[in-house]
Amino acid sequence: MAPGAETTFTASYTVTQSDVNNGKVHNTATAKGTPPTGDDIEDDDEEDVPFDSTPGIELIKSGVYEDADGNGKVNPGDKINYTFTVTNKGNVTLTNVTVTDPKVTVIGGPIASLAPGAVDNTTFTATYIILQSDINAGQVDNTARATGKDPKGKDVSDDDDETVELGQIFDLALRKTTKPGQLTVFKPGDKVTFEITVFNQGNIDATDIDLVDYIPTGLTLSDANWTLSGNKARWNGAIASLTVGAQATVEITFTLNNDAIGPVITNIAEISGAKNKKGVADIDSTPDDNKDNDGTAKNDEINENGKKGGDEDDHDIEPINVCPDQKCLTAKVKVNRANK
Ligand SMILES: [Ca+2]
Ligand SMILES: [Ca+2]
Ligand SMILES: [Ca+2]
Ligand SMILES: [Ca+2]
Repeated sequence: MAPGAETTFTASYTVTQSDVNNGKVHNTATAKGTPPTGDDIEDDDEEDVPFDSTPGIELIKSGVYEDADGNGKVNPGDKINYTFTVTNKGNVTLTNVTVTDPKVTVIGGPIASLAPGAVDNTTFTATYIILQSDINAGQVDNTARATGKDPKGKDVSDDDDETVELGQIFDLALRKTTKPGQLTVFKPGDKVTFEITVFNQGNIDATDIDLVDYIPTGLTLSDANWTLSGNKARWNGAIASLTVGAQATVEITFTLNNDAIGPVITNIAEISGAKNKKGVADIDSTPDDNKDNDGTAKNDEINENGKKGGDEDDHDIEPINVCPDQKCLTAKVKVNRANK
């Protein structure tokens, strides 16, 4: 090589992940030559090739509702099972990757090392137990955070929120019975008292429950807590609030008319109106003041679905035995006199 001459050598090096993690490739080259006389001569040169370090992490949280008690509806004690998918979106390895969530205890991890592009959807899981307040809200919403450390020891994190909708079921039912401790057979002039019990069978609270009673021929309303409206009686009050699983009972009293004809008189009551915060319709019945749209009435049944052709559960019949003829009346009178 002549004095002043110049030549170029080339070399290539395949970058490793560890180089990227280090942020650079550093190496030293040595040029060496043999002069006409004397020892070999040489020269070194160092070179740093830097890389952009772009740490990145992505979290995707997903929740799936589980009907833990298998009763077909959302209730307290049912679960949401969460999975957490963590992806290294950057170009450097992340270490000590964790997932935290303020609402649940996250099981699993930390992941010791997560390479660029690597996806982990099995390490972290969590289970949330549903509360009544969640069902009232109609959803469970919360945010989890994945955090890892980049090669410089700096935290890299990503948040993801997840909303799991909870099915709200509004379901009231009504059962009408004859109040215990009364006659087994009634006659004109007797009073008869019925009990109307309303059940909250849904998973959200009910408010403003109104009741109507359809007065049959032979009975006259004798109850100041109810107001006569044609051949119906409307309860003066309203059940202000009926919580999930609760029941409330209201009484109504009639007097048997002189024209009360036996052997049986059947009286019907129905829920004429009800509300809930979400404005959800009753799942299997329709509150109103029409006794002719409630399916085939079955005494005391509160579990059929009126919207699928069954007996609507928000109304109920109650028959009472009434003296069918003069013979019965006479017998009754004799019994009463004998007792005196
Ligand atoms: Ca359930
Ligand atoms: Ca119902
Ligand atoms: Ca009706
Ligand atoms: Ca009944």
